[in-house]
Amino acid sequence: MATTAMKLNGTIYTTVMNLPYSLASKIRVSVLLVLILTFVSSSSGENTYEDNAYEFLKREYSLTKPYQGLGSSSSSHWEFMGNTMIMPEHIRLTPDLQSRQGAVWSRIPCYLRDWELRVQFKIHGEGKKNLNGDGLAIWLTKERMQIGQVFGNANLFTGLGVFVDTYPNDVKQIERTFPFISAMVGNGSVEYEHDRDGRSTDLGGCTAHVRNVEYDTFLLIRYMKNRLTVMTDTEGKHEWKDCLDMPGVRLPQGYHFGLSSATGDLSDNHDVISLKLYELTVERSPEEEEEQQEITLPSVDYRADPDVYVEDEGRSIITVFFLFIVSVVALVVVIVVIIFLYNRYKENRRKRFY
Ligand SMILES: [Ca+2]
Repeated sequence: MATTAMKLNGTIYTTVMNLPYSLASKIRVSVLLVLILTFVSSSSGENTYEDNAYEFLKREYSLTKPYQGLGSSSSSHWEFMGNTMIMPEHIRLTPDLQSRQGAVWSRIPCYLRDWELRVQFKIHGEGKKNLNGDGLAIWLTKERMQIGQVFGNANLFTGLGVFVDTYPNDVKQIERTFPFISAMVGNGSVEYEHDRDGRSTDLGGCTAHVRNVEYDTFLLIRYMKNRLTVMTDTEGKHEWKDCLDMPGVRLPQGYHFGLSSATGDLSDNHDVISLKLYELTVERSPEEEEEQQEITLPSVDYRADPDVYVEDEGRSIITVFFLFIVSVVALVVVIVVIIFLYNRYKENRRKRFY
């Protein structure tokens, strides 16, 4: 971008030099300003939005110290369940003890169409690496306040789940390093397979070393124009790192935000420090507006199948079919060549006899 701008500047500059002095200097200043702005906007790319989204903190969907909006009274915006403990500095979803489950859930259904959720959390415990578990999950689902097997929440959920999985349950998984952050969109009938770390249903994800670190760890989940983006700030560098980016994610309105965690034989302290929800203001066309209204069941337009086993089965059928076709073609070619050579041989012999 900068190179193009410089070339452009050269052309504009030559033209400007031929204009009266005062006008020329004004234009030169303007060109300089445009170039500076171009440079600034291109170099600060990381946290700017492509679509000029504006953000507003929504307090009713947020949780910050000293967590006053969290309680059992019906006037509170959030409620908690299981082993959750509200401390002055954090909300402890589970302590570093076996077989604990905890969750916090927003009481108010969310009707924001474009939003960004920033979660500050801390996972820490006595266990050595890979002798800890299980992690935590962030939800935006139809169901709420249901204890279950998916990081302390019920399986067969309807909506979005983002998982910070700290324990590799699937021993066959060698290409993923844990802790692993992934996301899944459930429609109420698709199961999260805990034994396979949700591998058959996830939308991808990334490794993030979030456990027993000294610096603050953050997760960003952005849902804008049906695009789901997950970013992490877990290295103490105060910058967002790409983790997952998936267009065509369709989530209906009126779901609930929640956070849950569970420990099993292995454990950790799973603490939430803050949860901040920002509304993003995005311009939409009437078609996009209509499209959004029609979403009644969560879905994903396209999901690259990360499931190695299923892929192998599919591939073997295609491979057999392909090999069969190739063999037939090769056989025909060989027969044609043999006939051709035989005819030439016969012709040569005939010529020799004359
Ligand atoms: Ca796991």
